[in-house]
Amino acid sequence: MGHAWTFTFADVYARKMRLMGKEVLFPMGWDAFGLPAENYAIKTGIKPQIITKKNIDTFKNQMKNLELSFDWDREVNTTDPSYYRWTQWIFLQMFKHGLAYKSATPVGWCPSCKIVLANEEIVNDKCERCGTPAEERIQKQWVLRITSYADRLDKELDTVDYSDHIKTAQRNWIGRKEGAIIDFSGIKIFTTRPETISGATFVALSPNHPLAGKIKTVINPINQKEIPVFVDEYVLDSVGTGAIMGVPAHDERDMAFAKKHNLPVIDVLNSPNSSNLSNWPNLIAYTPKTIYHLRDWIFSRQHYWGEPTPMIFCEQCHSKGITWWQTEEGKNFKPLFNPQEPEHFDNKENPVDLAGWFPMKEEDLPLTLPDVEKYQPSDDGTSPLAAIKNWIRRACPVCGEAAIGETDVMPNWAGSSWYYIRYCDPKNETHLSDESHMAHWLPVDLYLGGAEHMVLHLLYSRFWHKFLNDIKVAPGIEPYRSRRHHGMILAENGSKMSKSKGNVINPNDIVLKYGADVVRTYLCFIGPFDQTMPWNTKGIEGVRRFYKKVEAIYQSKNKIAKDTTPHLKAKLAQTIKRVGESVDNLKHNTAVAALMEFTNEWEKSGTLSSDDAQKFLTMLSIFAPSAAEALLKALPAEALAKAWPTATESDLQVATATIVISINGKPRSTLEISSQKANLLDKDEVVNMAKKDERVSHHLAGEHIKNIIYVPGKILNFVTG
Ligand code: ANZ
Ligand code: ZN
Repeated sequence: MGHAWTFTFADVYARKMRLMGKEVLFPMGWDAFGLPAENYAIKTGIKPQIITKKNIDTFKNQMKNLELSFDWDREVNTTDPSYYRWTQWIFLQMFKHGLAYKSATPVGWCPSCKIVLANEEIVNDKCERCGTPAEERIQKQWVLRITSYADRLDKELDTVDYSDHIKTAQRNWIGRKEGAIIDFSGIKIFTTRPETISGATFVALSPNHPLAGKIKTVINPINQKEIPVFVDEYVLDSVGTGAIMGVPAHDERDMAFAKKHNLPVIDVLNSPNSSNLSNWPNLIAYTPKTIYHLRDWIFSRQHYWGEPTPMIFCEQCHSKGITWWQTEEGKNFKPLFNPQEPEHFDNKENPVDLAGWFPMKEEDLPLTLPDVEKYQPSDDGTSPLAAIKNWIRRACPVCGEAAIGETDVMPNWAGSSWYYIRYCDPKNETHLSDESHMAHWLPVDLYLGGAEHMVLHLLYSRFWHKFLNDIKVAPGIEPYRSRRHHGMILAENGSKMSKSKGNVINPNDIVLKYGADVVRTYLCFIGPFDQTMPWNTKGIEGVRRFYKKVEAIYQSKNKIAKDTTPHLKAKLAQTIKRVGESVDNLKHNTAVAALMEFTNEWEKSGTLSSDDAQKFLTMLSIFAPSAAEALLKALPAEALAKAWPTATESDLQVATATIVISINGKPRSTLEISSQKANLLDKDEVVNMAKKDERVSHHLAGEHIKNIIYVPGKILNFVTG
């Protein structure tokens, strides 16, 4: 139901854009590699290829039932070799440009299942499958140097229109901190607050710091005071230099530590000497330094159901120390980054060694997954592919000797990092996408995604895009011009819908019961796109009644006439404005409310011309395509113009005249009438309209009307007594 909701929201938006005459690319695809399919294959013995196909058919069927107007000609599937051929191609470019390196990194390990655990398989520090506490292991893996783009990934957020919390989530994950490195008697500390240095009363090192336990005191360079050195776990290994200056007066963690160890607290910000705080750069030596929370991206998975990594390892070339950049082909290649020295690489014990690792020839892609019988990763921590001997056996592209293919596959983030590029030109067989198509469509104008896409998926695809732009493959520095993220639909009692709770609502069942129009409209009406709201059966019944009412109006003989009554003319103009603005701002719920209000007015009194009745249906059609089309038949054929209606300024202006209705001089209500019409209306007509007003009729009930004064178009006053 969550997917039904968000896709319906997007569909309504896309339909409106089409009616406005825009060229719309509204695609759908399947990002289908990953663990769920693989785990299911292990459990049932059914090939992931078959499971995936079956699931796609089911989803597609649900989407068609909901009348989602995707451009099915552009459908992509990340598990299709014609697609992952280009995912592999991008990986090769990254390798050649020095952005992919192989490095020993810690991975999760389940000692009971004897398999490497991806981060997403470790839940509360335990193996997701069997619950055994996960251990750590060092394993050589492919790593992508996303840190080389950290600065741009942060700064260039200024160029896009994302909701604030998406930008904040990106910035927090990147974790850019500007500061300084300052030397305390040979210990280099990192601080973001160098101006507080005269308040530094101690230094602390992380337990893994090479000088931990070796130095007891150091000199504070700003005042030459001797201060103690501690080793404590609150200083993290992987942040800055793994050493800090402790300023208890201005840092909570330092304060807690100082209290425990009885260390002096010197307030430097509020003391009489604080005026020379800004002078610190002239008094000590320091190195400006920017650090990031972002780490390089571990890109290997010891699994089956992923893109095979198109790399070959040759033992002979490795022992001779030959890297690809020393080969004939590699010598002529100008990498953007130095392959041997990743910029923010901090794994000193395991330097990068790419000797013997060679990219497959691009013309040999795709490197397809072999058919296997067993999907279980092997108990030595290698991927199931390692057991397929004739698949891993390759010839070294450099020396021709026997070599082996990489058996780790890519993470499921790989294919989803660039699908928006493929949507521009999904069937291209010679390029990932043709330049002219990309220039035409990119960047993506609007991306609607869930909170789960807000951090990693977004960051990864922005990284890939920037790289593809750097190597002149894709246009622009950012893939998405604007992004909004959606909330969630809960079960009727406010709990999360989940299979185990048995409270899942299947869109197909609901569509069968109510029809796609009612379900779509209800999904839009349930609330704003970015909120989390419970499903409400009463609400959907209300929408059903609304359509009954609309149907009755169109079928009655007296609601569509030659002319539109002026108050409806004005109301329609307002409705057009409100529906348009609401949908543009993804406030579909207020758009539906406006259509309902209009329907109520129309039902109460007045007629619409068939042209105006058609305009109303056009607005309705983005929510309820079938109903709108069926009701069009009630109109004469010439009323078939299919374009999004516009409210003319004069129609809207007409709407603004207000007649104040008073009783004995006390304003009780107002009548909104077209100003032109207000001048034409005679007193009796205005009195009749006023008497229909609930508040007015309430105050007049049982009263004797002595006199009625009317100032045309302005005031109507009842005098009683
Ligand atoms: C002195 C200081 C004074 C700091 C002050 C903060 C406030 P934030 O604050 O989140 O931007 N730091 C540096 N390296 C660290 C490590 N390896 N482990 C734990 N903490 C570390 O983070 C920057 C601050 O975190 C740095 O600035 C440092 O403490 C601490 F009034 O230095 B500060
Ligand atoms: Zn070789």
